[in-house]
Amino acid sequence: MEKRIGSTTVSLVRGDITVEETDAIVNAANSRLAGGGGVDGAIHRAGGPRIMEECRKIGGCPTGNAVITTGGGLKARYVIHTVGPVYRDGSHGEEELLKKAYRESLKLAVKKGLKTVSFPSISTGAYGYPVEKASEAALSTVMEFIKNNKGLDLVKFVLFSDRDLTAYTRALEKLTS
Ligand code: AR6
Repeated sequence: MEKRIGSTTVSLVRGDITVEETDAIVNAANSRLAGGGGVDGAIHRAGGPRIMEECRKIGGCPTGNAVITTGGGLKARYVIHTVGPVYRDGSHGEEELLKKAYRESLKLAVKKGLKTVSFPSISTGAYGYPVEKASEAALSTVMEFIKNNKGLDLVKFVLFSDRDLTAYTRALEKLTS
């Protein structure tokens, strides 16, 4: 599914983010930038050790913030590492932190002059954020950002399962209807 908002396309696809050719891909990292499982593990495996070398130099990233490294051996030139919240029960600032993670990633992309960026579904794996709620927070944040900031041609969500793609598709339909 694709929607055009101003001069930016928002695209939802099912796939593996490690093979994306956008200027940057976003990693769902942890605050130590220490690597891990899920999409984080997949990105470091596919991109090689240079990404971790830079992560070590940066040292860490608080929840809701974002940092940028090389894309190493990936087709994407950069990896933007952001840290989403661990979902507890929704009353611990999870939504605001998740929105901030998306916003800070987009800000970094624009600051670097990047035109195209791909996101995974941050926080909805190991961190347990329900995907129906997370998809609305993610897409509403992206839409608000691109209404207020020029420069991005494409914001793509690369979802790993049909269930995730369905949730994001429903959320985008709801937000644009
Ligand atoms: N491409 C796209 N999406 C993927 C891929 C892939 N190759 N692999 C997994 N996903 P998670 P989190 C999806 O757990 O919840 C790590 O250990 C996955 O199906 O990767 O933010 C970090 O180091 C799910 O929908 O991230 C942190 O400690 C989504 O990516 C912690 O997990 C996010 O799941 C972060 O947890």
